[in-house]
Amino acid sequence: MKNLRNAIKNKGKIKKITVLTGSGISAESGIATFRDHDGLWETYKVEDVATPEGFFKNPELVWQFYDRRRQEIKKACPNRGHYALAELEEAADLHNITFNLCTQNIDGLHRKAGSKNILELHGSLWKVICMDCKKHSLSEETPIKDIPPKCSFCSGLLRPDVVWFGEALHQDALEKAYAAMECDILLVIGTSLLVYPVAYFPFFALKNKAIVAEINVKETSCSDYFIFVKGKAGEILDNIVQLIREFM
Ligand code: BJW
Ligand code: ZN
Repeated sequence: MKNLRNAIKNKGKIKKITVLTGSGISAESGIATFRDHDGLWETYKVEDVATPEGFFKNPELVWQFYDRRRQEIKKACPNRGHYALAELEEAADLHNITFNLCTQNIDGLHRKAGSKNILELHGSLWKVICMDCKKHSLSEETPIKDIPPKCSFCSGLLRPDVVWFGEALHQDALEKAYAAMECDILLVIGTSLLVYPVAYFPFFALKNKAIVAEINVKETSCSDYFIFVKGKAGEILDNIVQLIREFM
């Protein structure tokens, strides 16, 4: 934390803050991460439930996976970490500081906590796309009665509006995310940084001379490049937000 304070102090006036989150920020809301012990990839095979090929082969299985997650997440509440980031955005707005929250999470908990300027890089658990007519729509039915669900316009098969392995992130989101990495300070919270292209983002920010602070319960393979702050997001983000606010 001392390193972070010194880095911010040396930076001078902060004009642009960006946050990048992963599943670790929702862990304290009781939502499983992917690659930790007891993570989702211990129970499910990635290729079965998080690839277009898996969905093509067995849409029922994929929908059961997402329906189960929707049921858990519907019951979940944002934790102190989510709220601290919403407070940071509010403070940034008051000081005319640009604030962007880029998340890999599809759970919607940042919005529930009050964050506004959110880029959902891997899509949303609460949106679907029709495989036939390609219409995008919101979907809140939980649990889903008929699996796999069908399109109310054309009866085509619906898929979750999320980004699976082998699929491109939405161009618009990608461009906005790269632009957001041109910032004064980037907080990278609760992500293993093992999934691309998101794993490149903090390095892009470093190249742009941003202070990159990584907040995680354990070091990642990238930690040596950043200012590493060890701890649970829900326990330490309040202090980090407080620290940044001192320099607004
Ligand atoms: C805490 C905590 C607490 C716990 N507090 N911390 C370049 C190199 C190599 C490979 C590739 C490459 N470019 C592309 C690839 C292939 C592939 C990829 O990255 N593979 C790697 C696995 C090697 N990438 C893709 O396929 C991507 N698409 C793409 O690049 O397209 C190119 C293309 C262009 C044109 C045409 C076609 C294609 C897409 C990736 C999509 C990932 N999708 C998923 C599923 C989304 C929907 C869903 O949620 O179901 O996204 S996979 C999964 O991983 C999910 C997550 O968002 C993502 C990241 O996981 P995350 O959040 O980091 O979770 P964990 O579990 O890994 O980490 C949790 C962390 O929290 C840990 O560090 C803990 O310590 C920490 N933690 N508790 C703080 N309380
Ligand atoms: Zn349709």
